[in-house]
Amino acid sequence: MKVYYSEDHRLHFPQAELSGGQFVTPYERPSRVEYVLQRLQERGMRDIQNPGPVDMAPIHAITAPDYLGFLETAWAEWKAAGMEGEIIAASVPVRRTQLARVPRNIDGKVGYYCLAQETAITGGTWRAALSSAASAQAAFSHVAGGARSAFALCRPPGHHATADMYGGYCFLNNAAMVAQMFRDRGAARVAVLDIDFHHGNGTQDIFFERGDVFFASLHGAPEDAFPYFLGYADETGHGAGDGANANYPMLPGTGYDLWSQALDSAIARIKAWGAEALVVSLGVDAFKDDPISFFKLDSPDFIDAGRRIGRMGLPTVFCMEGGYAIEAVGINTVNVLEGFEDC
Ligand code: SP5
Ligand code: ZN
Repeated sequence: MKVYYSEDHRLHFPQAELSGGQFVTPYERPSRVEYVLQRLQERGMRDIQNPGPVDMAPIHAITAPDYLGFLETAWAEWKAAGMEGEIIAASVPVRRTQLARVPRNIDGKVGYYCLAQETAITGGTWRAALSSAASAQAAFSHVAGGARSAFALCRPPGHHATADMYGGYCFLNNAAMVAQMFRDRGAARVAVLDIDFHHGNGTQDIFFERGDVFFASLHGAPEDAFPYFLGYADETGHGAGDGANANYPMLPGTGYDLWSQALDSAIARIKAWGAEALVVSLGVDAFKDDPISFFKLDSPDFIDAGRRIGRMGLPTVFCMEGGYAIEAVGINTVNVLEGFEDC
């Protein structure tokens, strides 16, 4: 399988993540990519390329222009305002506050566009996020050109980003962008299958009222797990999107028996719905040793999951999402890809 990734991911590496009331080194760090690259090499998947320059049009297709403007200039505005540290949202809009008016002050703007305060923005974040999108675009082009599959080793990840909010380590929603690219290239029905431990709130939100993109997510139950405020089973889509959203929230301690049943159910739903192309939000934080998650998948389970996804027989773009058990991230990610290839 062809792999796309950009070294520019390194431009995003904040010093700090707000976790448990402390600033810690972010779980989402550059070495994650190195472990995946190393494992790809070890397993003979050496067809690894850098993407071409990013195309802004597919990003605009799923992202609000004011939010893109914010991401592009946030660092300069933050510095111009005399802020000393990395960009961390302090004041955020919550219940009974104004959501239609964007503050002029950068501190207010940051809060306005933020959905989770653990995620910091630095001077390199915008370019890193664009490079991540460029990898997803290159993977899409490869599959649109007739290949069965491609893997975009995206960093930063994307599935928590909505059309106008960042958080959960995500800034631009790569998976949603690729789904839209499939649509624009003529696929009538496209599915996004999100196997990251966390609910893909951003992807769900982008397509919730649309009947042309099916979204299915397997994740830690929102009562217990980030992003907490979305991901319940009764979120099934709205309006034209009614019936095109499927959530599989699962409880702490969930192992592969139950998880794979949810996967089979999601796959059956996607097939019955008639998807012509598939985007996989490939997080491997369902792994038993993940430091911020609570499922119990073991490394071989990821091979089996890959096989089940491969048997769907759809043109497939994989976009890297989460996975924080750093040294196992490579093994688990490549296991999914290998399972997919030999299904
Ligand atoms: C892409 C992705 O996987 N994003 C996940 C973002 C999760 N961020 C908040 C996690 C909060 C969990 N805190 C656990 C502390 C463990 N010591
Ligand atoms: Zn995750």
